[in-house]
Amino acid sequence: MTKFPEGFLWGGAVAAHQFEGGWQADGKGVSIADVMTAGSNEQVRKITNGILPGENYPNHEAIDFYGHYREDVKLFSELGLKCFRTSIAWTRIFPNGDEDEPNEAGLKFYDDLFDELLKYNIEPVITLSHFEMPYHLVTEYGGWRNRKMIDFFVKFADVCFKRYQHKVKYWMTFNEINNQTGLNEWALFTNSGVQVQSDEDAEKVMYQAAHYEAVASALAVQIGHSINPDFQIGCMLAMGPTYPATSAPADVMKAERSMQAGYWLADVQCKGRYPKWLQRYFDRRQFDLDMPLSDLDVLQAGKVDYIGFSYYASHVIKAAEDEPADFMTPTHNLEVPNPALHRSDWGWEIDPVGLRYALNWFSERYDLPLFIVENGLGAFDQVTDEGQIHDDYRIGYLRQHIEQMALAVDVDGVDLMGYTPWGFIDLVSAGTGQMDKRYGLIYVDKNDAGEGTLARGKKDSFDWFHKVIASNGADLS
Ligand code: P53
Repeated sequence: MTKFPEGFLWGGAVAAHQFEGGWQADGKGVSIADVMTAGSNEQVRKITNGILPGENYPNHEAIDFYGHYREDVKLFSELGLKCFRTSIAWTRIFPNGDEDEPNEAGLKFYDDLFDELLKYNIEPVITLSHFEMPYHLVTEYGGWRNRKMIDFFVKFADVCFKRYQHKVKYWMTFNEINNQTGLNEWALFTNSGVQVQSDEDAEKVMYQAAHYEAVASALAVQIGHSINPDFQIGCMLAMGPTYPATSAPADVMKAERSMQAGYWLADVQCKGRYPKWLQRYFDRRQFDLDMPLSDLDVLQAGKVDYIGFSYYASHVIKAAEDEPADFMTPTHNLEVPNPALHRSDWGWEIDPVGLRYALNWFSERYDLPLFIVENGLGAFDQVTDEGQIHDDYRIGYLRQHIEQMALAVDVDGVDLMGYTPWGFIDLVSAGTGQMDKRYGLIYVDKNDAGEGTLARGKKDSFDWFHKVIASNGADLS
């Protein structure tokens, strides 16, 4: 017996810059993803000053979905997908980001893509901004540290909502908007197009940029609803719960602090207000942020309809010996390994029960429908001499997570809309720029050096997931 409601949105997730390629096709502008080189787990991706000769930029071609979308969508329908999550490359619509008029050829591409999906009854689920803002907005305006970004984004959102109002119902504004709260240099760039200078306070820059994004998101929610009241517009958060390393109260408090520091944007986007601790923190630190009262009204009026989130792993944290009473900054955090869990080849701690925990955590706090829009295992795959990929490790990962999802729905009463495994067709890793960190149920013949035919093939997990969808989650065998 299935635990999942009728109409449950089984699907797959990708993002434009990680799979489309066609980085200059039909008038597309340069995005922030286009100036990031290939890296690895050990070697962080470089952010170059524009496009430099001799560098390897894996997103330029990616898996060339741009040139393969008809055959790929056909394959997605064979998989049985009910929905397909992707993003709209902002730079296809506004190549520089500050134009008055959108690029018709870019708009047309997504019209064709959505038509192709709808032909097979696959519901598009669309993220407006997934780590791919126009690079021009970084060089000319400093990215989201600049209030002008709100207008640029809102215009982009407005154009997309109007154009696709009869084709797309499910939207998300910013992908993993809370990634930057960790103050990681890479995350600040991919989320916000922000590069922090050595004489600046990274925290202040982050809070300002994230605030502008939250305001832009809230405005987009209001505009979207006025264009089509049936739109479901969600936020999108990276969820990786933090557990205390021990039962020592200082560790428990530290873990709570870590969750606060990582998820305050959920309060801003779901409740339409800043949490109390953060209001106090802003005052104490005297950041003097540009946050007029009118912004706070916008936040209150633009609350999201649902929470979309990614879930890959959980974290464990320990309090420092001299833990200050009031700091929130995650850079001070002391993460430790979880002895109860195994890690992926990239060191991500695999924790299916943590998904049920996360679903309960969101549900209790925000009482909104939830949508798991990313989950999966990045792994090395071996192609056999017969051209097959026996990825039972990936099937095991997905099965265990779906089992916990079923408990959350059936036992805990969580209102869950759907489940879209990440990178269900192999694509370029966001974190490392690798091709060989594979999440796919569909294999793509291309390696880290950029070699390969780009041919698509079904892994064992393809047939398995097909069965899961066909049985609405009842058959996980
Ligand atoms: P990759 C970090 C932590 C959690 C999710 O990640 C993250 C990241 C960024 O690496 O990103 C999301 O490709 C993101 C996707 C990304 C996916 O997780 O580094 O929304 O764009 O590809 C997996 O293995």
